[in-house]
Amino acid sequence: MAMARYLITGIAGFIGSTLAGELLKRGEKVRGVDNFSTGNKENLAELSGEIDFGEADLLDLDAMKLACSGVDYVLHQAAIPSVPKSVLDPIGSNRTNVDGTVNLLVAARDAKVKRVVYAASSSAYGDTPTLPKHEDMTPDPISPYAVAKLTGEHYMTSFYRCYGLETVSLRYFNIFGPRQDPSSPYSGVLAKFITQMLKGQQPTIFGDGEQSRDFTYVDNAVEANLLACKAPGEQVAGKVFNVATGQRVTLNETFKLLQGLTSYSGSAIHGAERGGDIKHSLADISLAEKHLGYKPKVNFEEGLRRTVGWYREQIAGDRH
Ligand code: UD2
Repeated sequence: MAMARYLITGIAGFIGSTLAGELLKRGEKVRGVDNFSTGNKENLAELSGEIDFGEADLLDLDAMKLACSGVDYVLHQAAIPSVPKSVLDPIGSNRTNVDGTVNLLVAARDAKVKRVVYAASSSAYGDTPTLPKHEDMTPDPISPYAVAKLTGEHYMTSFYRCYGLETVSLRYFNIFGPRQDPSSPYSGVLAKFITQMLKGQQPTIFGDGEQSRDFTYVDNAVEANLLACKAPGEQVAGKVFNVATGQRVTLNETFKLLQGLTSYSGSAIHGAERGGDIKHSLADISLAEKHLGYKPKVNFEEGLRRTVGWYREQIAGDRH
């Protein structure tokens, strides 16, 4: 195995591959694992640089030990990232998102890595009425996915407290951008809507469309991960930080913006509200600003423009 300073789990996924690309650009040595359950080989092929890749499952402890050996930082992005999928299959969600995370932590502890940074989820907050959500609010997860992701955070903190393994949990707020998979019924809403609208297909809004999200462009999440690796341990180890833009938009407003960007002139279908869904989501990002030096670099509208541009190219490429 080649030497590496960073291990990315879920490296063939949307966020994992974007992280890998940025690290390679910075001249870092990157290793990655993926089981291709939701990741995509094309995302790896697009990386312009050498990565040390292994096809492996988080549940394979020996493979995780091998993957962690010699690395300084583990960026744990691998997950089954879907609220509705977890409502259908809570056992599968728990297995990957909880058991897989514990396995990885044991491997990271034994390999004596410097730090593990974890892709936590804003879903931990649930439907608590207070906005914006800040990290010292009591979590109130609704879906099995939210419970699993929150459990992962608790394991992170536990491994810091019990074994001194430095961990940082980043509560991602609806990350979107190029390479997010649009093709599954469980795909993130922006990936789905953008591709549907570019193809002239009618998107479906679940519920009245007045639900709101703090949609966060992927480059901001990448930046937060890199900052989380280097921030002083006494300020961040064992802790949880929101990663978002601190702005929220409703789905109806988003649909209108996308009509402008995609030239889709049709309407949206309104379907039933989705089980396990949260109504409003907005982050207070001051803790990440203070301790990680995090500031969102790309705002929602700019992120949306870049993302639509990317999918447009993909779709044009598919036609040729
Ligand atoms: C949750 C987390 C997010 C991340 C993600 C992983 C919250 C607030 N956010 O995202 O941080 O962990 O899970 O998947 O818990 N929708 C439609 N039509 C569609 C698809 C979705 O109307 O075709 C709606 C959906 O009902 C929801 C909103 O769009 O109200 C966003 O859904 P999503 O699946 O993109 O993300 P969400 O909020 O469950």
